Amino acid sequence: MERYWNQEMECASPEVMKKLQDERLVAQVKHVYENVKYYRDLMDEKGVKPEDIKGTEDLRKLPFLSKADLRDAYPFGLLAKPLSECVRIHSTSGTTGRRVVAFYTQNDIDLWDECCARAITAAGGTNEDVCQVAYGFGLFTGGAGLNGGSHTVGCLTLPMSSGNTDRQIQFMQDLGATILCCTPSYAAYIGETIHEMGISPDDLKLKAGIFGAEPWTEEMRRSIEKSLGIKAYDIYGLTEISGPGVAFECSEQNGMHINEDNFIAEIIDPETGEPLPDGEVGELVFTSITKEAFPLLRYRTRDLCRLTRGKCSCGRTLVKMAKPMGRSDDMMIIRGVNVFPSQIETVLIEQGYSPNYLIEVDRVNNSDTLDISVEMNPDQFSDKVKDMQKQERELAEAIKTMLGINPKVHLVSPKSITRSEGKAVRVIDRRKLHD
Ligand code: DLL
Repeated sequence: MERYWNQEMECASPEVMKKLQDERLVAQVKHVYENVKYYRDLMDEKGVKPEDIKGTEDLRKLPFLSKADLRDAYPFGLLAKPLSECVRIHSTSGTTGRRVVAFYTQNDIDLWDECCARAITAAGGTNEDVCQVAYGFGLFTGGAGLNGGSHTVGCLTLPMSSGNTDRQIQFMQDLGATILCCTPSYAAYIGETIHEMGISPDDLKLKAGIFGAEPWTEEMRRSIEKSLGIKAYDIYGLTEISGPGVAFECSEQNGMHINEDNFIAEIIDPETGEPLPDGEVGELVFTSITKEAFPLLRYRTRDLCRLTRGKCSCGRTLVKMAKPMGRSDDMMIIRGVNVFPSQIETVLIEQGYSPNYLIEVDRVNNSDTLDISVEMNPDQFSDKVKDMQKQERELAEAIKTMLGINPKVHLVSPKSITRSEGKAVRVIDRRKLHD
């Protein structure tokens, strides 16, 4: 049995990691300044020269980049290598405005594969595993990233892509998949389908899942672990910074280790841009210090979370990020109260409902409305209207206790909410559509 393990990087002392980050940052700033006019102009505007950056303590002197900059610079404006040295692009789904396109050299791909390989190892993967990659393949980074990581670990890789759930389950059984990689919402769907087909988790060889690309709660984790009979690990990343594997969970299942030898993480106050100390919740900002083709300095992710440092029980010293419970732009302000979809999900699963729900927000007569449709499990269904109304009232009450505002809850029949094979759409905010 072979285990892919970069102990030197993953378990480096804080001093060794800081020195490495300092060296890589200095070289990266120089590379970007010399090769990316867009960023050079931003630095000149701020009056910062590459010589001013001597180590990570100088990071705060650098200007931020945001999604708006990436759109402005589309498609080639942030490219730092000649196209002849680039071998691949990936792109975000881009529902609004221009897409973001990220470029990779072969070296960028190799480093990205390593990041994903670390995630698979941390979930217990070795060359003896069969890794089923059910993230989408194509422009989305999920499939390509985990596929590359799985090769690096030496797993037998099943490059399934997402969808075609019956075939997923067939291959899972026939080829004895031991690790499943997909979005948590798709994992929940696969779990549900397996039960409907009368297959028990004991009939499968699955032992671990590597789930990410969207926010998911601890309650959702427990529900998936139970339905698939596995341990479920979180994985985080974003196209702009490479893709999955920017951070990954280990056996402790309590926060994700950031691959700090490649990405420097900061937490800032989203309002003021001021860096915040470890432990405080704020916006996550990344500086990629090894990327060649598309190196972003101080990229504002809009994801809200906090960082914690210290040696983990798994032996890794890499800084940990807490589960991001949504992006700053996922937060809804309903009747003046800040609401994250994850808060609603927590209550639903705690109260024994399925993770299949849809949140609809609207504005009627100048007042915000919050409607939550929640699927019942077959055993929760009653043909007595009074019973159903009572259940709806109780659930609405539990949500009100969590949020402080009163929702309208609609219990809907099993299977009536569309299942997701990729990133789930859980919120429709009609107020935005009217604006
Ligand atoms: O979702 C990359 C990825 C693929 C990560 C597969 C993990 C697994 P994008 O499509 O560019 O890239 O979306 C990035 O998704 O800024 C977060 O808001 C969200 N996100 C990603 N992973 C997590 C996670 C991929 N584990 C955006 N928890 C990010 C919560 C996540 N949110």
